[in-house]
Amino acid sequence: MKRRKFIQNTSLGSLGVVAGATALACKSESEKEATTLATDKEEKNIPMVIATWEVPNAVSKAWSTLQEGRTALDAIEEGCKVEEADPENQSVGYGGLPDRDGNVTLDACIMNSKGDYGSVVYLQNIKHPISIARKVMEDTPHVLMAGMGAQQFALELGFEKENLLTEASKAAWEEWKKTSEYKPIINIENHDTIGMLAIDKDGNISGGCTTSGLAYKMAGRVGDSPIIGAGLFVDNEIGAATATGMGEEVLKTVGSFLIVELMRQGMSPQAACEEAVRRIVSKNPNHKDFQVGYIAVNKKGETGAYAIHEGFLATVHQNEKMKTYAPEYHLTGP
Ligand code: SD4
Repeated sequence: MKRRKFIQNTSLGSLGVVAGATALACKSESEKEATTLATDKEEKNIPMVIATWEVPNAVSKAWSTLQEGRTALDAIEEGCKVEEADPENQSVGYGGLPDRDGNVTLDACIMNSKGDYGSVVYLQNIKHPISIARKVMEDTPHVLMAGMGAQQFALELGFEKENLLTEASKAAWEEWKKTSEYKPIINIENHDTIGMLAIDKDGNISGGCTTSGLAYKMAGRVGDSPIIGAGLFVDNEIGAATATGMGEEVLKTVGSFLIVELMRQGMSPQAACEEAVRRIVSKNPNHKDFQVGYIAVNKKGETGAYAIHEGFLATVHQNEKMKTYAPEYHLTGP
């Protein structure tokens, strides 16, 4: 459970954690500079990978995939698979916390630079939903497959049926049942979903998002992560964005699409992420009770990250360097 708690900056020394520039707080939205790890020429921003949370293994895998000369789409699939296979990440894939009935149900989507998109929702017993989402995109005339049909499709492709509920996640669920009165929870600490964006050496952008959704959700609940425009959006001319946190709020504001459209209008990725967070905050007097975080990248490889509450992290690999960093928090009030 430790990764699901708010992570303090001080615990991340070896990753080179940096806080966002305090100068941001003094600038107007439109003036805010985009964040980048590049030190000299703009082209060093690309190739790049950025992901939600502290996910160095996933980002490294995506980065090495790009270094092999493979596409941003390949990098996204390879990177997301790392978290899906990791039992320690209890928000994604194998080891994900179950719904309130004890079933691990997975949502994932992927989007390429041509604007194609594939998604699976409420998928059970298949460890790599990101790969099935890619197959939906590439091998079917559809964009979104759900439940048993998605599982059947995965099995036909040769993916194995596996039990994804680990002992640790089962124990956490048993513990939850003791006090929860079977009520689904809204929990600001309860997030580790991976949303990942990448730009390859040709400058093409892809993105992916994969999750087991909110822990102890009602059976059948699907969040923002697999829904185009909410959990993820890519426009190869402009940039891309992805979300983590309380999916219901991301869905209601179509957050990732909003961020890409704000970048289209000239905002930096950072300013666009902040505006999308502000949109949620301004509509929710109870925004103290839940977390939403966004990351974004524009065509130049400039990045942004922002969330309602402190504790959100982004991991970025760019210019041969990887960092996990916390955005500077400010200006989120209605
Ligand atoms: C959801 N957005 O299902 C996901 C949950 C999440 O880290 O991001 N967890 O609502």
